[in-house]
Amino acid sequence: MAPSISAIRTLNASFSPLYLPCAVFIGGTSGVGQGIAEAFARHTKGNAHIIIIGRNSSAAESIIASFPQPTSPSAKHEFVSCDVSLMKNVQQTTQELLSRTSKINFLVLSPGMLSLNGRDETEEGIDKKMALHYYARWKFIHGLIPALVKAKEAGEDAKVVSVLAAGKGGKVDLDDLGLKKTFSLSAAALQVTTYNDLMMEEYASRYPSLSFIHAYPGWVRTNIGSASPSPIIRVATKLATSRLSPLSYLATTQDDAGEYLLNGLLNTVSGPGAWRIGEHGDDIVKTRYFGDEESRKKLWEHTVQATGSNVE
Ligand SMILES: *[C@@H]1O[C@H](CO)[C@@H](O)[C@H](O)[C@H]1NC(C)=O
Ligand SMILES: CC(=O)N[C@H]1CO[C@H](CO)[C@@H](O)[C@@H]1O
Repeated sequence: MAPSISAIRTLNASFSPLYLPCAVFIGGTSGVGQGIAEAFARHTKGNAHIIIIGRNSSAAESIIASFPQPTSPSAKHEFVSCDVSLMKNVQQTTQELLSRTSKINFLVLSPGMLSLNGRDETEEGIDKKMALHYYARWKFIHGLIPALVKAKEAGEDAKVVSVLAAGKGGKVDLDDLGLKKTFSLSAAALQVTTYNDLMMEEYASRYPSLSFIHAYPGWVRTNIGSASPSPIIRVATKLATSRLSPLSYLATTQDDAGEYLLNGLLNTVSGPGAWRIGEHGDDIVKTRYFGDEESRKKLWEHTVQATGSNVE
């Protein structure tokens, strides 16, 4: 049975690090990313360096304005604008982040979109949804590793979480990584989910002192549907999330999802390595796991090339 949300909130409140934590939320201007950022701000009482990355500056401003006022003079809450669907923007924003902070304790990646369209390539030749759900996340981690290592070396937390769909994936097609030939919405959803597992495992093997987590947020009532480019999804979202809809009672609120995932990040993830956590922040170990060593290596090589990254 899932722990009650009040038990989770109490557990969360026990988080009081001896240092001023730095947390970066990529895609933190809406949805679950926003939920986790707000929970983090509440539980640190605003005494943290919080950086939100996204496209919507007015959303970011109002989220930041709602954070508790910190008492620590070194606390800071800021927004950096970035359209993360392009790898060149990710590259630039990574440099920007490294100039604003030398260490990162928590890196939370949740950029996303809902779409019913087919393959929709960016000018860089990557499907836009796959860019948000996988490639940009990989590239942010890659660029921000030095700041995570620095936090760990100081004896502090250093954890990365990608919020997508741990435990809901499928088998990867090694002959078509990036789905240039065989794209379909379901193939993209299933395979990109497994890409996230493989990404976290490979990073964990390369940086064994850090924690890399793939999380499933559950079915959350957020505005991701109403912000979708697809009119069908916008209408369906309106119907499903209307307070009159019987379905709306099934969905977790963005706030509760944020609390559960923050709890998973702070409490379930008790050490370094690759982790998978479920909608109540619980350890789901290898439930519905489709990875293997060969896929992990091949995906890594494909991604280095597709994101235009340099790896020694
Ligand atoms: C930006 O966020 C605000 C506040 O959440 C919202 O009303 C607005 O629709 C968003 N704009 C875009 C372009 O998504
Ligand atoms: C910092 C914070 O949000 N603490 C809350 C943790 O949960 C307990 C129980 O719900 C609340 O009373 C605290 O305010």
